[in-house]
Amino acid sequence: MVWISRVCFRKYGNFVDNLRLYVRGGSGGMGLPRMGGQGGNGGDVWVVAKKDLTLKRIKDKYPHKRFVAGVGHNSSIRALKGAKGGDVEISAPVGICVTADDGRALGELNHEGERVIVARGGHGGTLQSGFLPSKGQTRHICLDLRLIADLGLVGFPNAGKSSLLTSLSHATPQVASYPFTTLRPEIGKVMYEDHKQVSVADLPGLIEGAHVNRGMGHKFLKHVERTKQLMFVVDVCGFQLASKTPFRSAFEAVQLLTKELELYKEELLSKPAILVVNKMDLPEAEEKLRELETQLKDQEEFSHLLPEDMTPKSFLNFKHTVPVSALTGLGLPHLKAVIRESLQEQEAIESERHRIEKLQELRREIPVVSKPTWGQPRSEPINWN
Ligand SMILES: Nc1nc2c(ncn2[C@@H]2O[C@H](COP(=O)(O)OP(=O)(O)OP(=O)(O)O)[C@@H](O)[C@H]2O)c(=O)[nH]1
Ligand SMILES: [Mg+2]
Repeated sequence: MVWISRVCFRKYGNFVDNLRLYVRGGSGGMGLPRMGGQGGNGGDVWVVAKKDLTLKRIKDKYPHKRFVAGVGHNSSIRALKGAKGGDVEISAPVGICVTADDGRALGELNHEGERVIVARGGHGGTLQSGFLPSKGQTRHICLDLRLIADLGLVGFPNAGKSSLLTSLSHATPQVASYPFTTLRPEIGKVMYEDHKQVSVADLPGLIEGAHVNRGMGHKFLKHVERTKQLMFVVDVCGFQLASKTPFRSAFEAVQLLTKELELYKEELLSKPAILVVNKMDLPEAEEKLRELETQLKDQEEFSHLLPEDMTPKSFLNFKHTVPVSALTGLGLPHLKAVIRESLQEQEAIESERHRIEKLQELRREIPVVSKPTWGQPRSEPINWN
């Protein structure tokens, strides 16, 4: 039996995936010239990752969006060294990139409990500063959420991404027979018998020109940046956005999606990718699938089907191509197994890569001190081979 559950973002209000905040470190406390006393430092402002939080909740809870840390205590006869001002902690969801207004990255919070300092408190007054304190750091920061999921669904509108997630997770996201049904990213969780969970991010459909802000999918492309793998979903019978836009076959859809990702961020294409060919219950689906498979075997040869500026620089080689019907459930158990296998393979490759890197680091770092027969000890690298 396969256990399934689903978590998703709150259904109400708009999905918020970035938030700008004003932060200020506390000013330092005054020194005490008479006694040489040192004022306390101002408090710092931190952003700390917490589970089960949304940016929307932070926005609602702190409508002023201002966070100011406590002022350092003045030095006094009773306490010559003034106490530090209180720190302020801003709780934020896991998966946040924190950037300064000038675009400089201040840090990333990828695990619960990770923290980054965003505004330092000022120094307390000391002899060197003439006992005068300094002000705390003041800036605007941006909390930018990028979903963290094992798989990110990539496809044109109406391809059946949400339907697929529904079938994989027995839940009920918005599904409709018109494009742009999904308006914000959602995460579904597929649970296996042994309680292993795989998270899948359902994203709004991309359209041609998404990388130059056409449609709305582009806004969400950043969310595939942190998924481990990509899952392309195409309608086996092809797709047409509107009567005025060209019809695109499943093969063309694959290439156009590849091109959109390439134009947005080429590195995305280095992620392992699975191709799901959906709607296999439709008439002529088998025929169309065979055609697609033939085209995928020699993508170069069939690239003439696409306008030149829409041909990707290099073609994606899918680790698996899985025909399914989200509607009838055809092929879904196989897809589940493929997802699991693909993630496990990637894990194994990554841990091997990590092991090799560590080994190479060690080789570089550890010198061998060989015993000299005379003279000074000689230091030379170990010859491991
Ligand atoms: N015949 C058939 N129809 C399907 C299948 N999967 C999805 N559909 C239909 O296709 C339409 C679009 O499905 P969605 O799941 O909303 O598509 P989507 O890719 O999430 O679309 P956007 O959210 O707009 O990007 C709906 O009418 C679904 O019922 C399938 O396997 N077979
Ligand atoms: Mg959808």
